[in-house]
Amino acid sequence: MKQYRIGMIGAGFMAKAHSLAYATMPMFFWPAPGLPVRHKIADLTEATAKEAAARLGFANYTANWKDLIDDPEIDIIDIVTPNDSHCEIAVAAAKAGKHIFCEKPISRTLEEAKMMRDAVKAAGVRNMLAFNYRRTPAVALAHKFIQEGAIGKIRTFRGTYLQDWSASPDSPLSWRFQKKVCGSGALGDIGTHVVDIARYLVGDFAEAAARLTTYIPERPVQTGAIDNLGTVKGGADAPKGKVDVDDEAEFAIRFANGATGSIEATRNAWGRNNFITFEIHGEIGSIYFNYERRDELQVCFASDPGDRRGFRTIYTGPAHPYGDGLWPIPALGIGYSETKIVECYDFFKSIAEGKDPSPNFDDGYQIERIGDAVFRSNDAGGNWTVI
Ligand code: SOE
Repeated sequence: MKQYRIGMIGAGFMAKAHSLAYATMPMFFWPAPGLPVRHKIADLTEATAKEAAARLGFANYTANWKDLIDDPEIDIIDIVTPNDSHCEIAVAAAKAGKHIFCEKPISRTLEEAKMMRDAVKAAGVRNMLAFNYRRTPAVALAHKFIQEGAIGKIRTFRGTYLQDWSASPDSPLSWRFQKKVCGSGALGDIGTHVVDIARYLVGDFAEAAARLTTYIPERPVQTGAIDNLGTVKGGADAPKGKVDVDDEAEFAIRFANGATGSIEATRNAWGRNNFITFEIHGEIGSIYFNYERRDELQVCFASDPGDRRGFRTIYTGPAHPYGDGLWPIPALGIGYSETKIVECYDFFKSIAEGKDPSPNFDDGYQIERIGDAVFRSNDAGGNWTVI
C-alpha cells in the first residue's frame, strides 16, 4: 500500500484533529486508499515544534515551515495555521508539487483565494479544504435523499451556526478577532461551514442580502500564542484592543436554482455550543439536522398518510454514507473525530484516483465570492447583491 508522507504546519487544535485522523483513518477504512505517515511538523519555535512532534506522533520537527516545502520526501502539506498564512504556504506548496490539505476558510480575502486556486490548478496537485461537517454521515444522508428526489425540488434552506465561546466581553482578543489575521469574524470562521453545507445540499448561490454586526467592540489583549477559544479570561485590568470583525453574520440567499434561504452565524449565542442546523423544505418533504444531535437526521415525507405524517428520526449507521467504515450499529456515536477521519479518507481517495475532492480550492474561492458579496451587501445597507 502506498505511503504518503505528511508535512504539517501548525500545532494547535486543528493539528490534533488532523493527526488523529491520519493515525486512525486506515483502522476505519480498510483497505485504505493510502497510508498517511506523520513525517514532519513545523511550529513557531523549536521547543513547541519538538513538543508537538512528540504529542502528535511526527517523526521530525522544525521551526521553519519552508523546510517542509523543500523536503523532497514530503508528499502532502497540511496547513493548520491561522488564516493569514494559508496563501503563502499553499502557493509555495503547490509550486513544489505537493498535494495540499488546508483548514478553512481558504484565506482572508478573495484575492488570496484566487491565488491559491490558480496555484493548485497550474501545478496539478490535489487540494482539499477542511469543511468537515458535510462529512457527518447524517449530512451526507441528507445529500443522498436530495439527489434521489426524496423531498422534491428544494424551496427553502435555513441554516445556523451558533456558538457561545466569545459571548463574554472578557474572552480575549485572539487572532480570530483581528481582521489582518482572520479576514472576517463569525462569517469566515463558522458561517462558511454553513455556506459549504448549503452549496453541497442545494447548489450555487446567486444573490445575498446581508447584515454584519459587532456587539463587543474591544476585548482584553491575549497574552501568549495559544488560541483557547474564549476560555482564558483577560480580567478587568487587562489592556483592551479593538475588534475589527463581525460578531454576527445574518444573510438571506437566492440560490441559482430558484430556492431561497437564510444563514445566521455567531459565536455569541449563550447556551449554544456547536449548534449547526439546517432545515430544508422541498415540494414533497422536509429534512432537519442539528449537529448537537449528529447521529440523527429528521425527515418528513408528504407521501406519508395524513394521519401519521410528521418528522421521523433516522439514526445513522452501516446502511448510510460511510457506514461501511465507521461503527457496526447505528447510534454508537459519531463525533468530531469521525468527521475528520472521513475527510482524511476522502482526501486520500482523491489522491489515489487523481481527481480533486470536494470541497477543493475552487469551492473555497466560490465561498469567498459569497463572503465578498455579503460584505458588499452589508456596506450597501443590506441590499440584494449579486455574487
Ligand atoms: C471556533 O469557532 C471553531 O474552532 C471553528 O474555527 C471551527 O471551524 C469549528 O468547527 C469549531 O469552532
